[in-house]
Order: sequence, then structure tokens, then C-alpha cells
Amino acid sequence: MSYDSRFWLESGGVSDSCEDSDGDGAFNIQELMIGKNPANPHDVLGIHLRVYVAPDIYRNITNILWGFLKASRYIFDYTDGHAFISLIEFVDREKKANVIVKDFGETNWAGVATLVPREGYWFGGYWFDTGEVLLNYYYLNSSINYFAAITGHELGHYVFGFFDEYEDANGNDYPDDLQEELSENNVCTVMGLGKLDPSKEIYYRELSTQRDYDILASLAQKYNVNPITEQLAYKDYPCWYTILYDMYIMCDLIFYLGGDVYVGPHDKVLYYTPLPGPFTMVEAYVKIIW
Ligand SMILES: [Ca+2]
Ligand SMILES: [Ca+2]
Ligand SMILES: [Ca+2]
Ligand SMILES: [Ca+2]
Repeated sequence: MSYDSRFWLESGGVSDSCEDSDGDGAFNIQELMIGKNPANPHDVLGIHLRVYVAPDIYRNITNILWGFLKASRYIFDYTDGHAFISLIEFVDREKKANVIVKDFGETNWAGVATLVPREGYWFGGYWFDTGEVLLNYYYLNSSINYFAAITGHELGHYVFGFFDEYEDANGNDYPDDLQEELSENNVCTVMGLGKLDPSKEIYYRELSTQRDYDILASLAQKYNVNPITEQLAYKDYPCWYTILYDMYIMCDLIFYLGGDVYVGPHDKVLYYTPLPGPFTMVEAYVKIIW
């Protein structure tokens, strides 16, 4: 595969472009290429994945890699330019991995991820190097875009500490007709409100805001559902609010949104309108270690 030759093969040891000088997880060359500051530790989060791919599906490694690269771009999009997968290291043992890709068979789940309770609050397992993301290739081999969508969703749990939004606080899935009416009202969230063609999810889903929850609440009676999602039940707020809190606590990430600077959460973000992009090609700069 010639994919990673562009920067990484020839630059090792010759310059500091492969280093992460400010310690935010993004390498210097990546920060320069995507418009971030390699000397500012608060401007972007570079997520490091250690991926184990089971031997019996290794023949599909090119598709699997592209799934992760597209997931990197999806995450950069849904965080409106504040986080991406910066490093994909393929490891040879499950024990070393924080992401495991395997054919788990008919499980009824395409992915699962670890959340960790600490002092009465739930964080992603990523920050404590606890648990992992499991990706079930039995369901994910159908489409690279679907693989990327599920990976982005599971890293939503594992890195950003989100809970699900396709079900209520008691674990009841929202019915299809409600989900369809939500997407007709442009409610399409990363954690599961709204229904979309699986191959298009990475292009349209964004993190939830109070607007999404207002629309869900306005339809709750019609469909006889509880509008308190798992996310709301466990974390009290939509995802745009909790990501500001969790990332400031975990990695001092400061968000620049709509001309405002957010050091932690603020009520003003409740009705933030997510950007359709950014459409930055972060996937071109992901560092890959085989
Ligand atoms: Ca950096
Ligand atoms: Ca930086
Ligand atoms: Ca976006
Ligand atoms: Ca988008």
C-alpha cells in the first residue's frame, strides 16, 4: 500500500514533522496541513487507535483501513473541526488494542464501546485506557461508509463519553416511523436520532443540540414515546453541551464555535447550529503504523 508514503516514510528522523510538540495527540505536520497550531495544546484532539484485525478477515484490510480513514474525517466533521483520528496503529494482539475488528457473527450489534463511571459521571474508556471498541465485521463488511459511520458512533461513546440517542432511558428503541419523521425535520444525530441510508450517514449526521431535542419532544405524544434519550438520562444535556465539558476536563480542549470561545460548556451552545463541514481531507494525513 502506497497510501502512507506521502509524508511519513521519508520524514522520520529528518525533521520534527512527525512529532507532537504540544502534546494534543496531533502530529506537527497534521496540524499545519489542517490549519491548526502545533504549538497550541488546546486547539485539536488527535485520537490514537490501536487496532486489532482478526486474521480471518485480514484479506479485507484495505477496506477496513479506508473505513477508519473515513471515520477520521467524519469525526473532524461532527466535532466541527476539533478532533480526528491522527494515528492508526495495527497491533498483532487483542490485548494491545483499543479497537477490535472481528466477525462476531449474528449478535444484533454492529459495534459496542466502553464507558466508565467516575465520581458520579460517565466518561469514555479512552481516557483511562480501559475497555475497548468492538466492531462486528459481520455487519460492517457491506459498505466502507457504514463501517465509518459505526466507528464514528462508537468512538462517540469511547472518546467523547456520549450515550445513545436511538433509544429512550429505559432502552426502548424509537420506532421507525418516528425516526423517519425526525430525519424529515433534519434531525440526524451521530448518537442515533433520525433515520438515514447507512451509506450516507457520515455526510449528514452531526452532534445533537437542544433543537433536536425540542423536535423529539414535540413528536413524543404522537408516537407515544419517552423523549428522554439515554444521553439525556445519563448526561442531562445534548451532545454539543457534554462534549465541551468532557473534553475540557479530559484534555483541555477549547472549542471555537460560531465566533465564540468555549472553555467548558455554556448554555449558549444549546442552540448551536452545527457546520455542515468542515470538509477538510484529514484522512490524507493520518499516520499509519503497520
Ligand atoms: Ca500537536
Ligand atoms: Ca495543537
Ligand atoms: Ca459538522
Ligand atoms: Ca457534516
